[in-house]
Amino acid sequence: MRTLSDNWSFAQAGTEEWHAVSEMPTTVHVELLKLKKIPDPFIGLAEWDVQWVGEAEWIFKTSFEVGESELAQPNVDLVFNGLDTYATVKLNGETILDANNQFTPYRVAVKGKIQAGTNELVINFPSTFFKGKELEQQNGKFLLWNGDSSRLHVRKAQYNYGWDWGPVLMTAGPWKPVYLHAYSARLSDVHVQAHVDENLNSKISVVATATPGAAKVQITVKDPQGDVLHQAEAKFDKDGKTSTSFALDSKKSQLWYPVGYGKQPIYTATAQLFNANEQSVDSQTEKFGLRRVRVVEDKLIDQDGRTFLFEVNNIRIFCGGSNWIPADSFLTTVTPERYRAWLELMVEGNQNMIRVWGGGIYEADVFYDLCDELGLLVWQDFMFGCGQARDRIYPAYDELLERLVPEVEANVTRLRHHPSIVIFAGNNEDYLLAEQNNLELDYADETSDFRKTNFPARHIYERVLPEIVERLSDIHYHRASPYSGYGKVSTDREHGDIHQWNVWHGSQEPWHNWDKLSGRFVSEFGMEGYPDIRTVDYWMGGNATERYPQSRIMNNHNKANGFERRLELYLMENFKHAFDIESYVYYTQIMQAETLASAYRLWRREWKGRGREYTAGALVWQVCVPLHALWLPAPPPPPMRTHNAHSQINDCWPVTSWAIVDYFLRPKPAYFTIARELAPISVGATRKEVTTFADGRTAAHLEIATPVEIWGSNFTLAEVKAKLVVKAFDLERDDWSEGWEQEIVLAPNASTELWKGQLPGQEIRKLKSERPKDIILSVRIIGPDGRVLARYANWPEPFKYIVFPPVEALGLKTKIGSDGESVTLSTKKPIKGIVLDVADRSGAEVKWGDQAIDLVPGDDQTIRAVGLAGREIKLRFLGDGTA
Ligand code: BMA
Repeated sequence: MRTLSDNWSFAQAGTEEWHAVSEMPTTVHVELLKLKKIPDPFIGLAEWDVQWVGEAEWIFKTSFEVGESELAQPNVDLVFNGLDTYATVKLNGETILDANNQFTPYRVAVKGKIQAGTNELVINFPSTFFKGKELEQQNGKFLLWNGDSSRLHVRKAQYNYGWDWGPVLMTAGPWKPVYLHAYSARLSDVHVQAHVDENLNSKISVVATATPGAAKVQITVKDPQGDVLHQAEAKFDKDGKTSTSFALDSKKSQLWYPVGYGKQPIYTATAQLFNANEQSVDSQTEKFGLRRVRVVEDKLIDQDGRTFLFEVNNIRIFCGGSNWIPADSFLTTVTPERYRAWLELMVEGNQNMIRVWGGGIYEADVFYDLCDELGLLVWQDFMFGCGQARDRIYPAYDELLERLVPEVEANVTRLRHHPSIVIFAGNNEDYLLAEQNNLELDYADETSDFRKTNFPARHIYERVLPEIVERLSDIHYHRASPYSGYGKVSTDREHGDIHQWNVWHGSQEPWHNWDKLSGRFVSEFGMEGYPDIRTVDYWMGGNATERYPQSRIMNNHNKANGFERRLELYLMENFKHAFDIESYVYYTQIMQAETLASAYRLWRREWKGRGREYTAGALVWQVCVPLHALWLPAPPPPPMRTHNAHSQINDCWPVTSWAIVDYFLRPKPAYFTIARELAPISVGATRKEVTTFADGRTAAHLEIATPVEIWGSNFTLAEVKAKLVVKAFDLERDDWSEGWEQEIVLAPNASTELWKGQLPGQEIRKLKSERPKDIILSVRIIGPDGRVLARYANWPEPFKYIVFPPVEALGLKTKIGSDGESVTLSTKKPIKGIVLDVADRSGAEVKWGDQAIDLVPGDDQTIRAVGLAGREIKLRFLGDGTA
């Protein structure tokens, strides 16, 4: 098999302007950008100046030589790993393929059509946007959220049509490699099944399938150290199949664990194919892991409903992680290094699960290889997203199913051996939308022909997908995200997973209500925050006149419905804030950081031990927006962008969105506050004001108490003996502080309630006019060696009521470490929400170890600052005198 990566050129159909292709695989915008034929759509309003690209027809062509020896083989195939999306492929003038699905690899037999010497391959990509419009005309208009409704008929990454965080960029081209494969016989499939039973003994079987012409196969399984564990030679049966299997007892099984719970050993299985002359003609190696995964939906103790939790090797895992969207609008620019940077960032942020969301792509192999290596659990959606209909949801007509089945079979086959993938989900939010639109959705009905209802896609999610998943893999299938099961609607908080969008979308609840909004597994929730000011400046492209919040350019880089109102709603309810762009970046970031950290803190508290896993996971929307790793060089200055330098965890372009890391891989402060909440040991506290009236009649005679609750959370599998150190400070009284220390025991893999009582220093109030004191409660868990294992400061809220002391009175000190690569912060009065930056942004960027820091007297904090090189720093915090 050889890659056809040379001699490619492309042109717009109808023109004779051929341009050499700069790299293969590729897509049109990437090439036009490099040729400076289009402006960078990530800057200013230029997105709209490139819309014509998606409505034009493009031709890619190449020529390649074929030798007599290749031609002499009984089989010669052309293999297209990915064509985006509608494409007609001609070989030497003859049509050999009409492709119609971006997600499906195609293999075409061309023996007899290919010739010795020079061959010409021409691929026409008509506008997929127009194709979709035609399909929509023939098959009906379906209403939806996000993008153009014609997308529901097209098997192309749905986010290309624009999303509430992404631009409209309809890519086209050969987005995955093209190969020529001349062979006598080949392996058409190598399926490794690794079954681990409840006693953690393993049984491994390898099924190899070959095309006619193969004589025998040798299968070799190696352990993670590379030593041969099992070897077998076998002939094929009449269907071209053969299999071998063997067992490993629990002592010999090197189990794969999610990060934080053990190692990630990877086994390999190699099938080597021989012809009748004992010549090796093909070989294929699959990597796999040994792990037992269960999605546990058991009855709970003391609460209604059932768990929805992941158990790996008999350990129940609280899944704290992120949702993943494609890392770029231009997928071919996402290098393995960029994937690694994103995924390592997640692990560094104490996350252990990533959900590949249904409006993007089945990710590149390297993505899953990295998840296997890093121990990140993967929740994999099938590629359907937000097909909302007033009268119908995602179509399911015959021609669409014909396009769909090969896509699903190919991707399940490609992904099934990754130990990291623990669940397949049918779609993103389609049941939710069916419920909201009162479609024909009777959960008790499991037998009708759903294609006759106005929710025809139930046929896909309940028949087509589960049949393929079961036939081809051992991975758990879940009908959708969210989906409850047990006849319950998908907003049910006691079954299955939920998307909790009543903060930000929906009823726009205060984030303080997260505890009332919990679910058994929250697979989406989020809050917007601006990206780093450098990212903002990137999309401003040097335009100074519009460098203010909510300018036309600024707003083109926020695609969310009602974002001006919603950002301001949450700011206004909570912060006394300024409105210049630098301040707006700061305040929206702090707001996001507070919102998301509270969710993780409060939901992790609901992980209370076996039988009491009331909440078993929280995945933030969203981890990525394309961004540069902080430790990579700063992005090149506008106007021309070179994509290769970019890496991203999850925005697909520079934008204000829910991402916790921006397009250029610059973490927002929320990334760090989430990391603290997902650390192996964490500590939390709540305060609530409780008003009690003297009797049933009076409104004048009352008492306002301020009870506090403190708990600790432990993800480790051992009991932790430590010390809880509580200290209360009053912003107005330097000479007062009150607190105590207590010995504590944190139960293994659970949260433990530690203390409750009245907020120290705050008397019971008798009048609402009596201003409560601005008491800050610092809670820390200290290990036996004196190390701070966890810290949290509980502040009075809303923050806007706090009367902050003058900056000079704070006693805030910053001391740069002797190597110039760390900063120690100390203070005489509590300070909330410190964000650090270099004073002069023109130099190299710093990789900070923490952000959004709450500081109290007597608890100095040292922050890593890789790349600071001793330079001067600048701090923002609440009450820094700017608002
Ligand atoms: C969720 C997702 C996305 C969307 C996000 C923010 O429901 O599934 O479709 O981008 O909300 O609105």
